[in-house]
Amino acid sequence: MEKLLQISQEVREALEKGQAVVALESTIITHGMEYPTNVQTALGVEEEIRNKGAIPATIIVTQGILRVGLKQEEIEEIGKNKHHYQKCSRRDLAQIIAQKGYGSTTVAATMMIAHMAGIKVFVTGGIGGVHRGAEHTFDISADLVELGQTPVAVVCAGAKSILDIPKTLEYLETQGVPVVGYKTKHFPNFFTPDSGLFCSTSVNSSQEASELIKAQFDLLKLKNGILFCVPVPQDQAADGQIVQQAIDKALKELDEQNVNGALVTPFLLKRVNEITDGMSSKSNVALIRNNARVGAEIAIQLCQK
Ligand code: PSU
Ligand code: MN
Repeated sequence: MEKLLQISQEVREALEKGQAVVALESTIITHGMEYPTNVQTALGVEEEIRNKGAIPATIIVTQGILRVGLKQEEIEEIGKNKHHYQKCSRRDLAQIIAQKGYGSTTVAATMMIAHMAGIKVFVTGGIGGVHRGAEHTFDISADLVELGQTPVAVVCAGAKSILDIPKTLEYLETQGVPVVGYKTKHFPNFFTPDSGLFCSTSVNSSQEASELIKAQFDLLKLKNGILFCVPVPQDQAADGQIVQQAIDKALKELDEQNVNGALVTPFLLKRVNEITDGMSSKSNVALIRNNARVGAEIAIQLCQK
């Protein structure tokens, strides 16, 4: 069998030297945003991580090979040809490897591959969660199950309110996942800093975050991940009411058009962006860059002896 995992030289050297590395997902590039915003965002996030002194490692599957760490030209090429990539979560990885296919990785699949590569911190925008109406559809993202079984710290801005946030938090509690507010006690709902619900705990610095990671992974040797939730900075928050109206409209369309399975999340993300006339996407970009700065700081702290 050909090599399954291909780690870029830069990322491999950083890991060998014990330097800070931050994993990044690719479904957000292929299914979460339109071109060229997707490329600008992906490159902007990598830049933020480098500016802090850590090494970014964007993860994707090409020709059935799990790739960790991409060149700028590769990210541009992926963003431009995003339709060639299949959205891959945990259940899809074996298939894409066997077929030597091209797949972008969700939070779940990125966590798996980051862990295989020895990367402990992963930055994204929003995680998948329990969908509204899950009591009928059973639609619960594999991201939540992955958080319950893979020891990676995921830094995000909470979950979008396309999801059922109370049920998402209940599910994370069942899975034993600490939901940690970064300098906040409130669980953020992506576009706005407060969903009205609370995190299970909070930290006030990257140093405190790294202590919590060490307690979970090194001392307790737990296999579950950790979710760090960074609220969108106040000046970059979207108008909550406008976003909420757009989400309600998108959810109604989802219902009418009978969309289901892996298509649900991409459908909702696309429609919310279209309905808000790109406003949600603009807020999206600023917020992910902010997550990247926090994630890089945590990864750097974690490398301090
Ligand atoms: N939420 C966002 N942006 C995204 C996603 C979710 O705000 O890009 C993507 C992530 O890759 C996430 C995936 O892991 O959608 C979840 O898909 P599903 O709900 O089908 O598990
Ligand atoms: Mn789903």
